[in-house]
Amino acid sequence: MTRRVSLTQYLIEQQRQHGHIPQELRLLIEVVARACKRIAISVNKGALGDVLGTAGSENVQGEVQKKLDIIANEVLIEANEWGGHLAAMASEEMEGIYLVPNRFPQGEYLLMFDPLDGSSNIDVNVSIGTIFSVLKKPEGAKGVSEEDFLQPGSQQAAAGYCVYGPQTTLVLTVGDGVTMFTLDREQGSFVLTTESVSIPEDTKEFAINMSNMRHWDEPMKRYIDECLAGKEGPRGKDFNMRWIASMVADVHRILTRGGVFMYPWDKREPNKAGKLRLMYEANPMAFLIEQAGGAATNTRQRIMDLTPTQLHERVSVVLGSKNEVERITAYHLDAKP
Ligand code: P6P
Repeated sequence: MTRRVSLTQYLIEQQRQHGHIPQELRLLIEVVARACKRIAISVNKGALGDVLGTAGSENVQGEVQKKLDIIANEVLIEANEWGGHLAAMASEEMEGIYLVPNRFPQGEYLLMFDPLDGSSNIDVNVSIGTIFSVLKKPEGAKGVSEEDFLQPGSQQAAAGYCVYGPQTTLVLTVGDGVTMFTLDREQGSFVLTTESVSIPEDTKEFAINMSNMRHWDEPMKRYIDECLAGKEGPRGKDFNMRWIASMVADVHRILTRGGVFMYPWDKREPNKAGKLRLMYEANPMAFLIEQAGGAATNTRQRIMDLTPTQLHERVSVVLGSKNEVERITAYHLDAKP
């Protein structure tokens, strides 16, 4: 029988052999993984656990909160606040940052998360997930403020997600490639199942919400029209389309078999750069995608080069197979400003 390597063993070996993961960061990742296991238990209960439906409140984004959004947020806060590895946290579900209470030791890391992304899929039993991003507190900063979080994605120390689907899978990068761990429910721990994840540079599969097509700007319409034209069109090949409406699930498919994911700006809300959030959705996913050999832009610039101006800032997202992302970005840069 193949002896599986646990997440703990993998992280300790990475720390010991490659020096890639300082002790505090290893502890942080293990605590986040434990919190994801707790969230998976609640998600998997569904109707049996009185966790479905809305919580009767709205989050800072003005979106209706699902019960599981709040449960997942609380699990992540409670799991991470006492360990001494964090200075503060930020979440899609909280307006401001969450300072580690004074009764606990303060650490050097900042943790951001979307506790349960894709929550519109919860009640219909479609895969959802937790997305997290880790930054270091700026050197010499006295205390912690929201400004300390406003660092470009290129400064991330780690990023990952846990997808709650047919399998519960933790996908992680600390800047040395992408690794996948599947939850072994019998032993109650994540075990290593895929190392050195690599995205094909080309693809025939795109992910976008086609119902918004009439609202996109011209370069995005051009790209999708060319995909739809198939073999007879300028691309000379047929394309397939997927849209799960759960970024974690769509990104997991792309990390597993390639593809390109797009959530572009559209004219329904012209003052919004896009729907997805930079700090705890686009940046962590961009880190993973680039570490797996893909690319991630906001249709004009590398996502991880963007300097955030606010915690819940939104951004257009194009990510996945490198050559498709480069083509889409080129169409936008070539178009009239
Ligand atoms: P739409 C989920 O609400 C989310 O933030 C992402 O996970 C997903 O990719 C997107 O929104 C889906 O948006 O407009 O297709 O429902």
